[in-house]
Amino acid sequence: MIGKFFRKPKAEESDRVPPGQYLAKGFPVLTYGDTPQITIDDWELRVWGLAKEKTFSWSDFMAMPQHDFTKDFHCVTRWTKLDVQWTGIKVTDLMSQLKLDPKASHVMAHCYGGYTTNVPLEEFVQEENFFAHTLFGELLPVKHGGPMRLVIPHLYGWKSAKWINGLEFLDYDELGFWECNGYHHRGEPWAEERYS
Ligand SMILES: Nc1nc2c(c(=O)[nH]1)N[C@H]1C(S)=C(S)[C@@H](COP(=O)(O)O)O[C@H]1N2
Ligand SMILES: [Mo]
Repeated sequence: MIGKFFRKPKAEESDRVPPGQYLAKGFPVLTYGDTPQITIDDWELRVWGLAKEKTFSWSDFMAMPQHDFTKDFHCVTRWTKLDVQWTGIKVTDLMSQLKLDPKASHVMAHCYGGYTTNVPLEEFVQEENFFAHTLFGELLPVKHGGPMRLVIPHLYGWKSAKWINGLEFLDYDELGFWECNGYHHRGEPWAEERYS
């Protein structure tokens, strides 16, 4: 694992690398299946289920407050990338525009291409979660989920849905794509919640 693509953490970094993880030198791409090609004009995000149905366009997202985020990224296949720099919109700012049914307890993120991932509502609405459209100062590359992806920094990367286009609010925990295929339902890297 160590060599061209991975390195051991320096002493001052070691408390940022969860157990069983190596540091990636670049920013690997992890995609199951084909990469959807979606333009900014075509991109939209639909909200449905236990929330009043609403569709957001690219310009709706640009009208919301924009923030920079520097976050570590952990993939369950054992690579970690420190200090990824993103720009985007806080999940909490989107949530403030929704009318949620009080029974809603879980969210299923849906993506162009059919990928899904499930998150409990309380994990989803954390202040540090965001929708990203910019990576290291450049428009988010398509392979990394452009034009828009979700980033949930405190959970393994498979929860950070690329090419996101929907949020379905539910009153039960339905499993997403990888969760149906053996990944942990929650996925917290410091607890090594890898597989179930
Ligand atoms: N739509 C979609 N989102 C996805 C995936 C995917 O295959 N499809 N892979 C997930 C996994 S397993 C990881 S680790 C991260 C990887 O993000 P990156 O390719 O930008 O590094 O995206 C996540 N989001
Ligand atoms: Mo991953």
